[in-house]
Amino acid sequence: MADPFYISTAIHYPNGRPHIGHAYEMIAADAIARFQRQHGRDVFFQTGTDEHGLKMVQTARARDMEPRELADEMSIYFREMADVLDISYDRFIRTSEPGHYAASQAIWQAMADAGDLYLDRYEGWYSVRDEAFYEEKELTDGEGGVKLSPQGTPVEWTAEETWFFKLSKYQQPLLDFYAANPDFIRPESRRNEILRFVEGGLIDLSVSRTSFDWGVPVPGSPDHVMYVWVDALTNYITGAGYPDDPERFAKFWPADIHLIGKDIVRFHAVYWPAFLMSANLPLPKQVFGHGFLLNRGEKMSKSVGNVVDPMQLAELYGKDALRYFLLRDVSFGHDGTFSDEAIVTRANADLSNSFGNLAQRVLAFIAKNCEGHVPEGRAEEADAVLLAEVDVACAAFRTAFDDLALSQGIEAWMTGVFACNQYIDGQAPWALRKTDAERMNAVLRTLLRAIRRLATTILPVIPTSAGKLLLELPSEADEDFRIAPPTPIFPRLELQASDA
Ligand code: ME8
Repeated sequence: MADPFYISTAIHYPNGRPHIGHAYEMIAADAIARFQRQHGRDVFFQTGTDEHGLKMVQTARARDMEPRELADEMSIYFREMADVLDISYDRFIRTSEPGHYAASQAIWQAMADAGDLYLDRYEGWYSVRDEAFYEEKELTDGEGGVKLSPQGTPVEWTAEETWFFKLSKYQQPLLDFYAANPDFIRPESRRNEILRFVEGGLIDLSVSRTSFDWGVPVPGSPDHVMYVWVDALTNYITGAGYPDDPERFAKFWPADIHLIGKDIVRFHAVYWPAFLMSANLPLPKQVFGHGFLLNRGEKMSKSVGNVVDPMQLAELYGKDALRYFLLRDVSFGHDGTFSDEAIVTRANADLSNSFGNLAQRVLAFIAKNCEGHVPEGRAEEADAVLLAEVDVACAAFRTAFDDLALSQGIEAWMTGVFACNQYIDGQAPWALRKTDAERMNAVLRTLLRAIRRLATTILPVIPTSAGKLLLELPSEADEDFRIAPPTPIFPRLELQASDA
């Protein structure tokens, strides 16, 4: 039985259309999921939309529609984007699904049974944009007397009767857990941030709302709906089969990686493990908080008008160029910046001019001069040296991907491409054609092997184009394969005018 591997993205708020930050997160999770599948893991990859909460209520109200209608309309765009970008999710979950209500009520009941929920009055600050409660000490003063959350979003004073979760009780258990599991929160900067926060003291968390009714009803308290983050976080176990499919749940839970952005690490690394401890359920193995994408170094926002539609970029430059750029140019775990120029420059340098050109030259030459087939030739040491270099590059890619060092992995892979290009220039098969056909054959076969290994390695990053290339290459055992004149797979990109 293959070893299970469960990876999730955050579930995204469908209060508007997806932006490039959403695309980035899905692409990174997809590359990891594909990589793990390729290495034999039984992968479950979940993404989806987070449909409850006040932000959805307010956005729907402003558009004169019901929250459910808004969710139905917008969720489709997220799924469509996932499909266009080749995101190989196994499940696209929507928190408005009945099965998710059942799971949320089951974990709620388990927390209640543990004695961790009590009714009281909440009075404090709430940010609708973050769907988060903040303590006074965390706030700063914004313009016009508005108070701002640590994320820079406005907060409003809220007072209502709510259920509370005894988060304070879990301060020490959480600190003990972090100490025993140093890889639970990554990268290091995020881990330190969370340690400081929890060491600073935890206060009990308001976990239900009575001022609106768009949410999962609290069991036994018909006037309350769950605080959106309670049900949102629960999506991860709903998807794994909780509570009705214990066999599946035992297989996939705990998750291997919750991949999320840096702004929501607190929910995943503090609240979520505390809820799970309370409900006596296993804790996820790792929470990875990736960085933010900046448009030409600037934070994206609707008011600045620099929010970029990832579908437009995929259309202009191709989904694989976009995927490659985002995974190669953004050091995973850090913020990264993008622009049309940067995408075009990277895709042309690595994919078109280096890897694509290498494959194109070799395949076109064989199709034209060797009738599509190369017999075994006279091997020399340089051939073994090249294949060893390529294997080292591919192994470095794998080691890096196993450790989520995605951009380093791709950088290592490129050293294999460079080695091939050096080899081809040194061996000059075009010249050998007239002088030493036997040696030419050995060189071409070596290149075919090397290109095949490189294409297989990079598949998780650029699945469509690497997949196409692999179809044009003979496998190492297939002697009957005839190489046809290649189709251009990595076209040279021209700069276009996107909104970026
Ligand atoms: O936070 N660059 O949803 P969301 C990179 N529903 N990533 C970005 C980004 C950017 N510019 N902007 C946002 C939510 N993200 C909750 C999650 S999970 C149980 C509930 C990331 O639609 C963000 O960090 O606001 C988050 O991981 C994801 O996109 C969804 O953000």
